[in-house]
Amino acid sequence: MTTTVGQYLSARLGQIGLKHHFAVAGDFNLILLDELLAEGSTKQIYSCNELNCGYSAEGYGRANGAAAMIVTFSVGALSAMNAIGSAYAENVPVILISGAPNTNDHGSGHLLHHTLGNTNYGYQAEMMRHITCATEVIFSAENAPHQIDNAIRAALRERKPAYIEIPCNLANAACAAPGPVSSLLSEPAADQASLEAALEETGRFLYARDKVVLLVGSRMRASGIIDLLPALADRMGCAVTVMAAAKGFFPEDHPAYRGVYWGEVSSPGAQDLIEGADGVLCLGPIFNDYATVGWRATLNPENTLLADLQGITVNGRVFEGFSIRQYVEALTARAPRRAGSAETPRQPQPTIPTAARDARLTNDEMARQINALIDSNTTLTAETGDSWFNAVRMTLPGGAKVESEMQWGSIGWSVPAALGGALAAPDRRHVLMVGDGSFQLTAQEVAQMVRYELPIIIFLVNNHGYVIEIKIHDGPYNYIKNWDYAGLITAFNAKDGHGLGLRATTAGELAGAIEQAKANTNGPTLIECDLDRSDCTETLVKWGTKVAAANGRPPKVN
Ligand code: DPX
Repeated sequence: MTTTVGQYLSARLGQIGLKHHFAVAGDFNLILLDELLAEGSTKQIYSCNELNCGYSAEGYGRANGAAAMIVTFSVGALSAMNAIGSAYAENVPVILISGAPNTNDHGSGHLLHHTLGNTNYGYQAEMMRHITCATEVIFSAENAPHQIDNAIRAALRERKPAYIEIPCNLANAACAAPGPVSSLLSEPAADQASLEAALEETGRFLYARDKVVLLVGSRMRASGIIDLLPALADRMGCAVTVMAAAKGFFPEDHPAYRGVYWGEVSSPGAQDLIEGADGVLCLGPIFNDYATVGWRATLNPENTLLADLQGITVNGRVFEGFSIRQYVEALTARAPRRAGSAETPRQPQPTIPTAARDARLTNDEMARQINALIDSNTTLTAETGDSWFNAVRMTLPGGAKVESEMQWGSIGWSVPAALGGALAAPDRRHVLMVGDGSFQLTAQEVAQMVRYELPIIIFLVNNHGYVIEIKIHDGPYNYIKNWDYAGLITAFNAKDGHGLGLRATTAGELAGAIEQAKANTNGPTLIECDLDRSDCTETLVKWGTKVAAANGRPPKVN
């Protein structure tokens, strides 16, 4: 039994559960794209450029567990690197496949187009090594199946992007056909001795404490076990908080939920709860400068149990050789009840009063109306900027999901990422909040939402500039050219699209626009929300001041 290298890859992508792959065509990948179409396990989705292609794959991978994208050599792949950096930082297994020069041109001295203008064509793989967990450069059809499998297996196990380079004359070359996929999907068995020791040490940690709180972090998306967390909380009987980047990772209508822990900008009561706890069980946290509000919200390591994707640290000891799934499943079966923290009731979130219909639209009223739109079947994608703070302060029904990119924080990510998420989860409602500055980086991907008839509701927050930057450190560079954002949709529709572009300057106009958006099921609706530049969430200002102070620390003098 034989197939071709391209069709082998295509079959594997289908076998690991993908229904789509993202692509931008170029002469080094055209035959590969033909092979993927011919094999047909996954649908080919086209992006306007490779950066958007990568962000779409990253968004798809968040919703679907993994994603794939095909680009051409150098001009395509180098543009995709920012998005692959995002997938690395955010722990999303995106498989990046690049077409490459003909095998006969490597080492031949031939000078090729789309290259740096010298005759060494290994530089792209060298660059990719730094931002992927596996880099496979294929030079023979015979080895291709093993190399493709290695890259896919590594990406799925490590929850990181992987890179496969396929020369243009090998995409349709014959190779062995794929066997069963189980070896790519199976999780390695746990090191039972290490897992047992970890559970014993966890027991010692927990028995010595009463006020234990669970703190859920954003790496839990990659763990694939967010759904198991309520059972762990029920078993332990303790209170649960989430980090800002993990908003929505624990059902907010669960009795144990106590809000978002984000240092001084936490939900009411959450900071006292975490900082007053005698034990914090941190599940998949990322404690970066943003999460710690400029290194101010740092937890006492003696009171902290750190469970990450591949092991735990507790009582000054590290235990590895098992996944966080294996650990959490075992802990849920035998953790002691530690209900002390649950005695502290959840404090109510501040409510936003409803504005009069003819009142000038404010950030608060916009957030209130978007919050009301979110049901248990909604995914809210929140772009870097004030949209983070608006998403974090919302009250979510159980089942609602939030996607944000707080580790990588590359503006423009959210538009293609929301497109990817909508393709991966077509039965959910997809809502996007994106600032005007961020939107200008990747706006053209709305045209693909029109093309694929994706009914994404986009709230374009037009606060006339880089407001988060204005609050952190102001200067002329934070002021951008205004666009007719709602008007763009007419251009993207051309003659055949069903996108809708609307503009809201009052509370009533926004309410009316949301009703129109709900009824527009054959394409995206972009609602441009016109706000004053000075209008933003209070927490943004408080947080921004502290983060700016951390950025502005003078160099240490030795
Ligand atoms: C920058 C950021 O309009 O949102 O809510 O008004 O801040 P807000 P906007 O989308 O502006 C975003 C802007 C310029 N960050 O305030 S957060 C620096 C930056 C980045 N990523 C990339 N380039 C620059 N985060 C790719």
